Amino acid sequence: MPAKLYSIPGSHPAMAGRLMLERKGIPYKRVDLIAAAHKPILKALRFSGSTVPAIKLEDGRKIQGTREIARVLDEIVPEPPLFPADPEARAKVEEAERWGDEVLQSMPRRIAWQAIDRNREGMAGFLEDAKLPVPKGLALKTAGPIIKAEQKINNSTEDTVRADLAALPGAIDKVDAYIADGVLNGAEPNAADYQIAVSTRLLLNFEDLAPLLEGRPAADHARRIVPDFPGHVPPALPADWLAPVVAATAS
Ligand SMILES: N[C@@H](CCC(=O)N[C@@H](CS)C(=O)NCC(=O)O)C(=O)O
Repeated sequence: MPAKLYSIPGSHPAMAGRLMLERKGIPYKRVDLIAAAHKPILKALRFSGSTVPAIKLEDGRKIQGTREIARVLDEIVPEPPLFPADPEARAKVEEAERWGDEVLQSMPRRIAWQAIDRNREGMAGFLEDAKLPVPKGLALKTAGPIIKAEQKINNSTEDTVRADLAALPGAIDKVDAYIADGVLNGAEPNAADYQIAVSTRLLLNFEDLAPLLEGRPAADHARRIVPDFPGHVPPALPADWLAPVVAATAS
């Protein structure tokens, strides 16, 4: 039995899980779950946590969380490595990976649940390559309560998303700095490349936010590491929320 990767449509950490499995050449079957409903389903499948990516390995071991996944995959399939062998270089990659997980990752997630609520066309894009247990039309028609549930799960509110949009220009500067320092975008992708690029690649799918990244090293890096990320969200967020992003784009 190949490994099983549990995902939800549009999940950027699940995309990191997927890309790391592919990098290691580990065969897997992707199982798409419906957002919010995925939490009790993962519990029923006896995963200890409620987040995707969640992977059941060929040997039955269950792993969850992009950082744990990177380490376990390196342990079971050492080549090509997801972390540098040199301890100092590894520490830098781990620091970038931690920031990518603990700080950057939740920004596009919180923003996405507000944007999709305001423009449902955006939701359809994320379902493009999904294999859901219900017809896509039905999933879209019944998306309202799922969006509200996900906003609650992720603390996606007007206030948190305004704060994310204010912090986003600084976050993209930080990604560019990691690239300039050689922590990201080396010849061989590392765990931090996957962790960070899935977030920046998801941001590129938002018409409201792509201009902040376009033409910058962070955008080239995102497209190199994550060539395809289904989804396109037309303009959705209120102009006053976007003011810090627009100001940073113009400067
Ligand atoms: N930071 C963790 C968690 C990922 C995460 O929060 N995934 C979201 C979907 S994008 C999720 O499953 N949320 C459900 C929950 O928070 O219970 C990781 O990198 O694996």
